Amino acid sequence: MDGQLHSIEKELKKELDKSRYEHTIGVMYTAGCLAMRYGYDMKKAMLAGLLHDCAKNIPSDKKIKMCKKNHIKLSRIETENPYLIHAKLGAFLAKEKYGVEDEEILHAIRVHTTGAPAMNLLDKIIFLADYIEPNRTKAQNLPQIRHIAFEDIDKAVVKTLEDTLGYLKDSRKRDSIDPITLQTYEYYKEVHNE
Ligand code: DGI
Ligand code: FE
Ligand code: FE
Repeated sequence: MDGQLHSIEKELKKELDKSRYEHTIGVMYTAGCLAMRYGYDMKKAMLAGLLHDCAKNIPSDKKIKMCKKNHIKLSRIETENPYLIHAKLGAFLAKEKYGVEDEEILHAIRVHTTGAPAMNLLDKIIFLADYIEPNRTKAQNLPQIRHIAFEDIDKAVVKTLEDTLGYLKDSRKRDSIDPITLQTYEYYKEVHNE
């Protein structure tokens, strides 16, 4: 295996709990598969997948402190729901701690939780790989979305957002929906219906 991926894997094993580490490896390989399907650089996709949740196991108060210290701006929604911060902070750590300079990889990590309107191919690969990787079991419609992901990437993005928003609206998280998640859904609904 690629030396850079291998050494980051070893570091992440220390930073993440067991199930998060297993999810991370699942996302790395699933991102590699989607890259094969859509003609993207496989190594870059795997590196982004490997690092996408690198900030996930940092306690909330520490995440907020680290953002303050490093001038990473947080929205109200992020401050109120600190688990959302791992995306932005993850992109920061991917660069500063794990030495990744590639802006495409850093961007894909930054937007992986909410998505973003007009995502590039790598953004969409990571957004979907995160949702469909084999260790995921809870989300509804997983078999269907797994299939669509390899058929029509934009359609899979719409379905994923539809289910995520449905889940958030039904749960106590209703008031915590990030406007970017909604904007992303609206954007891809249009793109897909064209
Ligand atoms: O870090 P992971 O668990 O692997 O995956 P993730 O970074 O996509 O986070 C998934 C969670 O984030 C899932 O419970 C849905 C939630 N989420 C996605 N968009 C929003 C959101 N939560 C809130 N509060 N607001 C959002 O807009
Ligand atoms: Fe995440
Ligand atoms: Fe994840």
